[in-house]
Amino acid sequence: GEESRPVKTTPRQPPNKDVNIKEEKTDKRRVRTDKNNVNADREPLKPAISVKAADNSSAVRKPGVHKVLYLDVTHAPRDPNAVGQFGHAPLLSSNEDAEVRRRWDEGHFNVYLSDQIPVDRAIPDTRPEICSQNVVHDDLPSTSVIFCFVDEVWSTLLRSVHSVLNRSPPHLIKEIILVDDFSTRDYLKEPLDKYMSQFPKVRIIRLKERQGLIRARLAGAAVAKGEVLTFLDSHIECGVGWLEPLLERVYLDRKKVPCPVIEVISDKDMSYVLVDNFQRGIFKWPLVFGWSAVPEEYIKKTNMTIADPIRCPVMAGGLFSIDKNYFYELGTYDPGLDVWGGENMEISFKIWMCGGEIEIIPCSRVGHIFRGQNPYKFPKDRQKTVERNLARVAEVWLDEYKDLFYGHGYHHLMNKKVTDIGNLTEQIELRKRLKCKSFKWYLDNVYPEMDAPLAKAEGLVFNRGIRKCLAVQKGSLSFERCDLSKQSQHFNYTWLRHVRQQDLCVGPQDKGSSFALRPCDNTQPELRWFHKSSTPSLGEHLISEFVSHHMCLEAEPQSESLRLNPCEPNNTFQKWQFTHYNV
Ligand code: LR7
Ligand code: MN
Repeated sequence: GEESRPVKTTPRQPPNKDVNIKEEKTDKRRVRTDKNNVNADREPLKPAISVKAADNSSAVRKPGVHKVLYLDVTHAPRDPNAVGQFGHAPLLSSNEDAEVRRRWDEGHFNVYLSDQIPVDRAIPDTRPEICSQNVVHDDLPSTSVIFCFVDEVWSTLLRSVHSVLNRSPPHLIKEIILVDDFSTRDYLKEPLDKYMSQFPKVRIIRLKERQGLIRARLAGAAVAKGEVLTFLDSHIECGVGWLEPLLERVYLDRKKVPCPVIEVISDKDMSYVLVDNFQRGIFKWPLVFGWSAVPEEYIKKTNMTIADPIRCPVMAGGLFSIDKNYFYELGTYDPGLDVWGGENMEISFKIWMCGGEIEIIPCSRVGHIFRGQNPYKFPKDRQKTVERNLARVAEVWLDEYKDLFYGHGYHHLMNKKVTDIGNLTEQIELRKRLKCKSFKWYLDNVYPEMDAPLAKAEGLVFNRGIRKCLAVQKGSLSFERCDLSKQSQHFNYTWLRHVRQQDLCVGPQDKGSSFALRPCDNTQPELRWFHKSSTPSLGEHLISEFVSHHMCLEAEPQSESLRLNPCEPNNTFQKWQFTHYNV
């Protein structure tokens, strides 16, 4: 069935913790079990970055490059005994449970604990050993760091900003732009202005109405002065040396879009948890983001090491750097995307199909609080918002593969009367203007492991009762002796549940008294058939979605014609079998 597609996604949270929170997303992050042994895989490896020091002892330095700076003013923290220091999980006494629960919904994580942890706490340096030996160019571009937020928790927002200020070379930070997406909480108004006024590089932009994270990021980008834009979520902690390896990639090629490794800050105890190596961002149908290990074969073939950039079919969405001019050349995000969701798919397809690359840079590590639920309200229904965004992405970028998207439970989105996905003219124009490649090219070249058959079943359509195959003769349907070489006998059973030959679909005629080929049309329910492939060897019913009471397509042996009859489990004239089942 379509639910069990062979795509591995991995847990994004420590699986051993069990606070009862509803999981809404499937993008689980696989965390490492050797949590206390961060050096376990630190064998010396070749530098990930293609510019190398002239000599391994680094006594001799090439002009123009330097080792990644170990900048961390929290390395020797002010208060080594503070709660949560070094990313450790503090022990809470059981009488604090009620307080933890009481404040949980403020951010859908342990807000009570977060508020006790220093805003500039130290976290472990989790980079592979080689990263500190890597060299980067002296003249890296500067970046504007953009955080957008709506009703973010005070302590996590501050910790995010402090981690950037404390762990980035100052000359590379042009500014930090905080985009307030119309938050309602008072502490995010004057108190935030006042607090941030001590940092000349921090600017705050206030949106006049709720725009959602996509347009909020665009508002930040519009005023950014740095050469590179670096987007971050507002509940993160940047690790030592996080920035230079990202900027180095952009420096080497402005069409590279690097992302840090996203590590886990536990929503339960705020501890810093490592994640598996060699993880990349992928999607499965219907455009669901997930994490997956780079195929073993690929690692071997390319001699890939734990510090090498990892090509990513899609990015998680929240944390990446991009050359500002390139971002605008790509047409930024589709501004018609609302609130949350889908923009990571959009930007990913756009980048790859229009000439760029997405990479995860293992030498850049940023922790993120993964939450079970969005802690803010959606102006409209959450589900409807996200699926509308995804439909926009599918319509613009997926070509013929959009049927796979719709066919995985999003059938209703095709009915324009039910769902208004808005105007897409500009997005489609943009894709043409940029001369972007096809989605098929993307699947073949960027994500070949993805299983994306265009039909659920295909080939000849054999009827078990009359032991003949469905055929088109002079534009009408009939039966013939099965013959694979005859194109007139070839049909597809599509994701939209059509029995299809080229542009024509099998459907009823004259109120169901006979059957004919009609132009395929997604809005017409009488062209849709249910057909399961669990036991293809026995053949399965073709059940009309159009007529109620389970009506099955049946071959009439005398006239060798088609008709609809109530389904009968053992009636072989109602059993149909395609040559190939793809799912
Ligand atoms: O209406 C909104 N306005 C906002 O400003 C909604 C959200 N936001 C802010 C919010 O305060 C936060 O700072 O936008 C940021 C991201 O929102 P989250 O933290 O609720 O998103 P998430 O971490 O659950 O989801 C991931 O997918 C999103 C899809 O739209 C975005 O791309 C997020 O940036 C992205 N987060 C990450 O990639 C971090 C790793 C998570 C994973 C996988
Ligand atoms: Mn987030």
